[in-house]
Amino acid sequence: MIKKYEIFKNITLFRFGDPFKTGAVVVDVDQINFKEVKDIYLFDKNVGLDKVVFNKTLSAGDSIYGLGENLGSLNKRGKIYRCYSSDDFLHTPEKEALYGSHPFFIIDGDETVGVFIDSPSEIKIDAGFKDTNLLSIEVSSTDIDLYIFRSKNKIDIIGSFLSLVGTPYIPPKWAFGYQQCRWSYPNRETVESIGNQFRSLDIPCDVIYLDIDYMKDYKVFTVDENKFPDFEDFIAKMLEKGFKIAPIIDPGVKIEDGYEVYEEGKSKGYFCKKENGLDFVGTVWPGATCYPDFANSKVREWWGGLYEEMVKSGICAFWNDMNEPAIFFTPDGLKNFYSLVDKIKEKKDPGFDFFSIKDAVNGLSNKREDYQSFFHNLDDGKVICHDKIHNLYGFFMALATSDGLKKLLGNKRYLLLSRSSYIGAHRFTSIWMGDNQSWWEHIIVNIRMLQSLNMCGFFYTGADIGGFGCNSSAELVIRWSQLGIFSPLFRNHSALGTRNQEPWAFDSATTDIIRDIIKFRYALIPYIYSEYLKSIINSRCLILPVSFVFDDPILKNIEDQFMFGESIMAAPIYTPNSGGRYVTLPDVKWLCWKVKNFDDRDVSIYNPGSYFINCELDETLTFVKENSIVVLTRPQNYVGEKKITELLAVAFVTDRASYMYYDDDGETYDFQKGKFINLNIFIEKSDGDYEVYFNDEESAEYKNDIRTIKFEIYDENGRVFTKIISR
Ligand code: MIG
Repeated sequence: MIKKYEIFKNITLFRFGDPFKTGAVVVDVDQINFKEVKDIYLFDKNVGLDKVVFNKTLSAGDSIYGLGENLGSLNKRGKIYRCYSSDDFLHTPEKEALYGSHPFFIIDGDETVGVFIDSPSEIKIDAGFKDTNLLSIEVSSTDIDLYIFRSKNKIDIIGSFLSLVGTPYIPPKWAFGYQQCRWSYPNRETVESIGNQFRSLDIPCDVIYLDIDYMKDYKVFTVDENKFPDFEDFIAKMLEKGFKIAPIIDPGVKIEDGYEVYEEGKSKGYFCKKENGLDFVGTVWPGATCYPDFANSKVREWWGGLYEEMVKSGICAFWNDMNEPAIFFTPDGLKNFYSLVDKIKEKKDPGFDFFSIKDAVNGLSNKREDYQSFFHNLDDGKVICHDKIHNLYGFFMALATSDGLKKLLGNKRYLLLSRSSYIGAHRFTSIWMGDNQSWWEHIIVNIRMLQSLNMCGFFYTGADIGGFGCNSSAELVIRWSQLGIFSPLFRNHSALGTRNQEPWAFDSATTDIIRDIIKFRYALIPYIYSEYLKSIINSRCLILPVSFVFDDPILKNIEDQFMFGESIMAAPIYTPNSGGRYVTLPDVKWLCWKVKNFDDRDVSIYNPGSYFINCELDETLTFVKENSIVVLTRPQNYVGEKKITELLAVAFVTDRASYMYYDDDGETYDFQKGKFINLNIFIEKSDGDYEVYFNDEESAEYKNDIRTIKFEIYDENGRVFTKIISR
């Protein structure tokens, strides 16, 4: 029998068996009355011994959207996807699973319906690959919560989904600044000189990351004093210059006598165990390591507390890597591999064995059998095999981190990136998209994922700008950075051994272009922050496919343009040597602003339609919707460097427009106590001129510094009208 719960008006839960409580959902479902039913209507189901298969026939016109961090086109139809969090460092198109598992999607066609399968083990989703007209979902468990969302409107479906799983977490405002990372900044001196270069080259930057190189022998929660002497002083000096330092934290704890984290974890039984009760061992960066049992709340509390020393030294930004969890190999895996090699060694003339060795090497890492060989001790005393809740390991690690940081930082907000995640993790962490490559093909992957991840609640996210693996070219980094302007997380990151890709790593012309790109991003922060906060308040994604916003069949398959907040449409360039691109402008007139830099105004007006729009390498295509407003400010070296007393409202108005500008202190949770401002800006056309006015909803305890608003209003002929008002 299936239990049917009517959760809210548009949400129905079908419960099979006794599902594991993942923590994805914030509604207490058990308080709601249920009915027993035989059927779930939407799908045909096939219940096996240890799995359930859900099938649905698709019509030719049905599209499928969502699935968060995954490959494939924006419309997921025609490919197989797998939710089984995997450390896969080569995101080639045929891959089925990446680091995060996000089993929420929308089927859009004759009827429109959202589906969330809350189940933490493997889920295979064949979206019309084996059989073009069949959506087939295989859940490797018989204990499942299946949620169905109904609404004609895709944006409303996402809104209902968010009412179930909670709203996205709110990073500090400086998290919307530019961020620099590279795997292999070897020491304090290097990081300091990176910081100095940003300042001396007049390129804004807020965060610099530390990769695994800062640790002593890759031992988590240690610092190599030889490479990073006087760590506290280092952090303090960087903070003085306006840089937050974000260290990496990996889950694997090195097995080493005398190493405190290991000793404590071991003596308290905090590591995952094998069936025989011994600690499970896998090899990652530090060598042989144990894996904290994050599914247990005591372990999470312990882990969260380990951040104390770093937080005390002034750190409030971290990234949690390798938490799928990644396993290079296990002792058993290696033994089997050696015996294969030994067997081959004995052969007189090994030939195709070459391939079995190659496969065996590749097969050592992140093996399902390894994930099936260790166990978690749950809070209620039950023991559960890791494989059954595999997709939650990163979720629980990030939860441990965020709970720890909340305790340690009190009212101060934190920035946290996690590599692995599950639905619901968006409430307390952001994610980055893992190890992409410096390929043009990965810019469009980035564009699609921004949209799909937003649908799953991860509004604040981004890929490694410039690409992680391989060498990047100047042109690639420029074009990718232009996308970075519209990526909530704007972080340039590259791998050990690849060509450097900091803004100055190429020639001076490139540096100049990237400086202007980053400055434009900073100019946009008032808009971005305002839009981000409003997107959370309204449960409406910051980034949306154009086809979700405008109702025009011609838009259906457009995936390379997206709405960024209410006023802007981004149309990034993602192919090399292109002097422009095709853009489809839906529904209304658009102001096309080719941004060379913040002060340039190369604007033109377009009617709805499809156009090839020229765009030089140093130009970013930014479209402002008819009758809407974008608020900007003068860029700074870092967020909060100076008080912002003046806003610039760039607007395209053929009739009237309004904008609600939200702002708060950007650092604390005081906005929850009403300490924020809603500044409503209005523009109205009258007698060949414009009238501008505003009204404030400023709480008594919060004083915003904005004193003047300058207006630059474009009419349908591209004529500009300037105005100033003071508060
Ligand atoms: O196995 O810490 O995705 O961002 O630079 C590689 C080194 C481990 C993977 C992360 C990447 C990071 C790298 N890590």
